[in-house]
Amino acid sequence: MSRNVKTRVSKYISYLLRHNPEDLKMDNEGFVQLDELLSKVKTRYPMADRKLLMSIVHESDKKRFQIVGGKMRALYGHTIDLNMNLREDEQVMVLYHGTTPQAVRDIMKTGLKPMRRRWAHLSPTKEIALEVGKRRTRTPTILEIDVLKARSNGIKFYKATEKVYLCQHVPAKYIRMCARTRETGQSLSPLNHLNSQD
Ligand code: HQG
Repeated sequence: MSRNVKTRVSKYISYLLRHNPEDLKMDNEGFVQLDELLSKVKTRYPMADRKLLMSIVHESDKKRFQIVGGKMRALYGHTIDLNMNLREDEQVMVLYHGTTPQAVRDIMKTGLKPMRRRWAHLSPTKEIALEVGKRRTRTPTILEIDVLKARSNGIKFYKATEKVYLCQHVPAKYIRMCARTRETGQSLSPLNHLNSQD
């Protein structure tokens, strides 16, 4: 199967599991029956089979999906309101968010918000944040979140995957912006080189 078809099937599954399950029965943790999902996918992509679904789940770099006992769900990215039973993360001390320079102006005023999704999405490294930001602009701005301080003031963070953390709202006082460089539009400098916006 071509990479292109695999990507299109993956995007369709993301659409169903994150935004609109249509006639699929979804439980309140976001799971649907794998067999029902496969039948649904086959109506649009008749060549899809269980092996393809498995490779989308297990071989994709981002680990967007999870399979548990014959059921499958998206691990992040939802717009539909679910109770995912996420366990609060108590380990991580710093997280990052890559976005456009335009969005940064608002984020530094009103904080990081979920916007159209259920959660705001954060990255464990600056490199991952850069990749996330590059979906929207060639010159992303990387924001650094002081999770330790935010958590000590009652803000909860959740680990969805090795590459994605979630939060309901990060107030601007916990967010710092990295200085720009001419080459990338953004340096990957450590915390003590950042411009505090607090
Ligand atoms: C911005 C992809 C104005 C925020 C990625 C972002 C990620 C604000 C956009 C995952 C704001 C929302 C999620 C505020 C946040 N004012 N703009 N107060 N607060 N924003 O797509 O983090 O490939 O919902 O900066 O890799 O870009 O689909 O979030 O630019 O992991 O698996 O509002 O989606 O994963 O955009 O991306 P998104 P995101 P997949």
